[in-house]
Amino acid sequence: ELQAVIFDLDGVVTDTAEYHYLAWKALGESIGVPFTREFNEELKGVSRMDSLNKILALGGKENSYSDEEKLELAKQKNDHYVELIKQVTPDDVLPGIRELIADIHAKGLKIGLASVSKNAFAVMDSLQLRDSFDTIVDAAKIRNSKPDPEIFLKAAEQLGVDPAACLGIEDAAAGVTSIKGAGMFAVGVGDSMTLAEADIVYASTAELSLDQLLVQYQGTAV
Ligand code: G16
Ligand code: MG
Repeated sequence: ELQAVIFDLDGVVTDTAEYHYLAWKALGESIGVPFTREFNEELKGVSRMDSLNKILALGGKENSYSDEEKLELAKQKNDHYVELIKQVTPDDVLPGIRELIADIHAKGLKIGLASVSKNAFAVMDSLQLRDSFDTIVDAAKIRNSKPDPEIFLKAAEQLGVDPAACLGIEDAAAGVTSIKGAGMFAVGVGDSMTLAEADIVYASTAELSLDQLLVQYQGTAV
């Protein structure tokens, strides 16, 4: 029996994935490492320093900066991102998400947030969604970024629910890997090729319906 639904933030609850992309793209260009949206898929759900390291590796620059300089580059990206998310308002919750949250509450299920973003609490406040969640994992207390299962396991633990009774929703390949590694049912939102590891993929959040998700989840339960 399903007991909890655990959401990713960026790209599922709201479209801050686009702001992460814009901020990393600007940083990449400033150091001579331009990249495509396709490459950006590899940064989704990945922590700030891991993302920077992937960009440096793409440009063959993994040994070009000291640790201190890398921290400065990461800070530049984050300062830009923090500037961009100042425009987030409650109107920026993605289509279908408020209805889904309301249905989850109505069914008496628990609801959690598993974002590796250190800006997650600020974004949730801007969306005025913080009180709608039973738990939000603090990214500062997570050792391993997605694709490691740690963050989804932590969300289940904070909710006091068995991971097998949880359903996770993600827009990133690394996030889907994290959900599956945690032993949960994985719902992908986005491209079905990119998110092939998910148990089911929807093209957009507007297509998410709790009744349908329950049917899908029960279909795999033994
Ligand atoms: C998010 C984004 C990633 C970002 C990471 C860290 O993860 O998807 O692109 O690099 O958070 O964010 P910050 O630099 O704000 O700490 P999630 O888990 O919400 O998809
Ligand atoms: Mg995401």
